[in-house]
Amino acid sequence: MIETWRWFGPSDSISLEMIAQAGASGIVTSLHEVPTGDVWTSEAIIERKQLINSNGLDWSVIESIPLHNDIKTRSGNFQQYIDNYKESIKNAGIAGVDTICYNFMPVVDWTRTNLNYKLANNSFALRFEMTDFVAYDVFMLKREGAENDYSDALKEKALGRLNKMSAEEKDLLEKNIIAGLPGGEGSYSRDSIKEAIDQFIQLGTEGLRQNLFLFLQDIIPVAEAHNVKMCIHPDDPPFQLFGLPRVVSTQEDARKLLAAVPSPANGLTMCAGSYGARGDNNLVAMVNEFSDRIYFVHLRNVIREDDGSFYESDHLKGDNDMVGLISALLDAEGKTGAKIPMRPDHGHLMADEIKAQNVKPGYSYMGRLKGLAELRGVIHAFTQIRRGSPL
Ligand code: DNO
Repeated sequence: MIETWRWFGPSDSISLEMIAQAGASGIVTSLHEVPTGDVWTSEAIIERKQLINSNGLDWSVIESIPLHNDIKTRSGNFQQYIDNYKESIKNAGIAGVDTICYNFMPVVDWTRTNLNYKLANNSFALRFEMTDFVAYDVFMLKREGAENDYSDALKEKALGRLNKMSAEEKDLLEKNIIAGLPGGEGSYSRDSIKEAIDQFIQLGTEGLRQNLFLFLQDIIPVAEAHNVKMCIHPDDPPFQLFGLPRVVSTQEDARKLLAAVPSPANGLTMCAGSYGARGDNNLVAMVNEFSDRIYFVHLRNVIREDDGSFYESDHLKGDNDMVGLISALLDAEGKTGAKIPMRPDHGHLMADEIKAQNVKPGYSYMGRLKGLAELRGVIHAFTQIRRGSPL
């Protein structure tokens, strides 16, 4: 596997040098400064690539070229945005950056309710707590029809929870849920999110899926022509939020998507933490089934609770069988002969960084450094065993 690291561009407080020191050889980044929907020029991509190369690193994966909501709803200027997207894919291919991650999550990108969930060892993790989410959806946002989406017991718990929150805690909960997380798309106010939700709810699951497939039919031939591999990131979390449709949450969703446009340019991002937030997604079975279409991997673990809540645990200690997953990924590499870029996805906030003000939630240096080192150990051990060399 290729060890990569997500870098948020020249303004990231974690420098390319620090990333090289962490032992990664690949960079995962985006032109975050380009507004969603605009064309990425080949000049801009090449310039960023040269910056990365001059630090001895490669630009392994673009994460992400975000999709304008008009593409997802197939309304407004969607055709223009699709044309722009094709141009960006072509330009990435010309610049020699050949793997593009994207997602088709409606309205909100990845979502958590608590960005400072204290663990027993006094480090901090990201958490999605269903009760808090319901409290926000039903009682703060007051989304129309939200009360029909949850059980009475859950709503009662949520109300109890809300009544104990201070005004600051409520503000923070709202900010965590709708203001957008690092690398995510879309930042909303209470009014604007309601409007966006309405637009998507009318589409329904099959409507949204259809829009995704139509988008893929349009762009995949361009990717194929320019030797670019597209890899869709799953929904995070992989279940309905705000009553919105979800189309990349399960093994069956992934199967349908690959079958809809059967081209090697149409692939997947195996985000272990996202797919793995559902107990019914068997990650090893998914890797075995989609072995030749997984072009990018996020290695992250979670501890799940019965009501859908989860928190991000240590990379090797959680409900996902990380060692089994890595073994399956190495098998996939053995079959295809291609190395898969992986990144330690998120890490805990720990040690000196707890005091720092500028650490992006989930994207601490030390937490990811620890995660990467642990994962590297597993990969190294398997690789040695498979070669038949002593450990
Ligand atoms: C969270 C990430 C997301 C993801 C994008 C993919 O940490 O996994 O930001 O990169 O949604 O398009």
